Amino acid sequence: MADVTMADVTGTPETSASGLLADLADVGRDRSRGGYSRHVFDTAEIDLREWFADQARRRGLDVEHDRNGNLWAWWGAPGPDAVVTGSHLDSVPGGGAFDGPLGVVSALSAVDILRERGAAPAKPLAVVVFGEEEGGRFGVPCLGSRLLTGSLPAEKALRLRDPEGITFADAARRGGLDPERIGADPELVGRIGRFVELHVEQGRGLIDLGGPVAVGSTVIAHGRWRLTFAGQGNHAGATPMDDRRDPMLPAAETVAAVRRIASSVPGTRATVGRITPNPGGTNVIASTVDVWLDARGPDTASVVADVEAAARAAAEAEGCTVDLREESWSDEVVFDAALRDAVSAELGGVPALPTGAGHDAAVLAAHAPAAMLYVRNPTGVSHAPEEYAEDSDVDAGAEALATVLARLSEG
Ligand code: HGY
Ligand code: MN
Ligand code: MN
Ligand code: MN
Repeated sequence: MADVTMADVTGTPETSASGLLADLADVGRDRSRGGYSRHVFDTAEIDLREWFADQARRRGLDVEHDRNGNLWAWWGAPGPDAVVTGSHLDSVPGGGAFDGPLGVVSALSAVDILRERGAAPAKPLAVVVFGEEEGGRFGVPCLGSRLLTGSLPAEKALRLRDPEGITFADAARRGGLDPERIGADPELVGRIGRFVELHVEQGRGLIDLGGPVAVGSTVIAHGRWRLTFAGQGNHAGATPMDDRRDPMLPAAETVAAVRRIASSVPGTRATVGRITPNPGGTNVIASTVDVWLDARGPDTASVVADVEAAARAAAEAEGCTVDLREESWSDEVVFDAALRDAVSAELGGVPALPTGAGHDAAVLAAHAPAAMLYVRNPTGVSHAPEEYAEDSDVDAGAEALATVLARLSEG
C-alpha cells in the first residue's frame, strides 16, 4: 500500500473541493448557449482529463485509462475489494459547472483530507472519471460505465455517430483508445468492492430538508427514443399551404402530446429537448424532422406507447411517416440498503433522497454495492447554467465523502 503523504508529493497545495472546481471555471465554456459544453473526447473534455491526471499524479496516485476511455487514479496497487469513488467530467450542451465535476473534485479533495487525517486505507482506493455520462455527443448516457460493465455491446457503441457524423470508434481512436479493445472489462469491474458517487443534487430535496448532504435511495427508470418524421422537402414560398407534407407539423403536435400524456401519468417526467429538422433552412420545408424523447418514471412503456400513437396519427394527417427507435434504457435502481444506511449513519443520519437523474453509480450498482452522496443545490436547477452549490456545502460534501471512504477502506 503506497503510504504516500502530502509531504511526499511536492508542489501540491492542500486544495479544497471548491478551490479545485474554480480551476475548471473556464474549461469548455459555451459562449453561444451559456454554461458549459464538454463532450467525450472533444477539446474541453480532453483538457479536463489532462487536468485530472495531473492533479492525481501530484497526489501520488497511479493514473491509467481503461480500454473504454474511463480514467482511473489508484491509491495503492489496483486490487480486489477496492473502494472506488468518482463521477464524470462531461456535460450536457450548455450545462452547469457542478454536474459531474463536483464528484470528481470532491474525490481528489477527499484524498487530501484522508491524508491530513493520517488515514492509511487498508484497501485499494481509486478515483474514477467515467466518459460520456451525459450522452451529449453520442446519445447514449453512461456510455463509459455501460461499456466497462458490458451493459452496452461494444459493436453498438462503435457505430454510434455524433451530430457531425463522426463514429464513436473514430472519436475513441482520436482519444488514444484502440477501438478493437473497447468492450466489457470484467477483470477491472471485479476489483470494485464498493462504489460511492458524490453529485450535486438535481432538485430541491436538500433545500426543503435544510441540510448540506444526503444519501441516494433510488434512481428513476429512464430512457431515450428518437422519432423521425418524414415528408416532402420543398420551397417555402413556391409551395401552396394545401399542397404540403411538412414533417415539422406532426413533430410540433407530438411535442405538445408529450406534455399532455406525461402530465396524466403520476411520477412521469417526459421531455423533448432536442429537435433537428433536415436540412434546416429558413426558407425550406423540411424533408425529415428528428425529435428526441427523454421519458422517465414507473410506467414509461405506456407513456411512450401513447406518444407513439399520437405521433403516428399526427403524421398520417399530414401525409407523413414516422419511425420510432429506442436509443437507451435504464431500469429503476434501488441502492444497496445496507450500504445506504451505513453511509447515512457514518454521516450522523443524513436523509436518503430519490433522484430523477441517471448516474454511473446506478450502472455500477448491478456489479458492486454502490451509494450516492448528494450536495445541496440552492437553485434546485441542473442541466443549465443556474446549477449551483455554495462553497461551504461543496467542502462539507468533500469532508463527508472522506469520512465515508475512510470507513469503507478500513480492514
Ligand atoms: O440525464 C440524466 O439523468 C443524467 O444527468 N445523465
Ligand atoms: Mn447530468
Ligand atoms: Mn451527472
Ligand atoms: Mn453520473
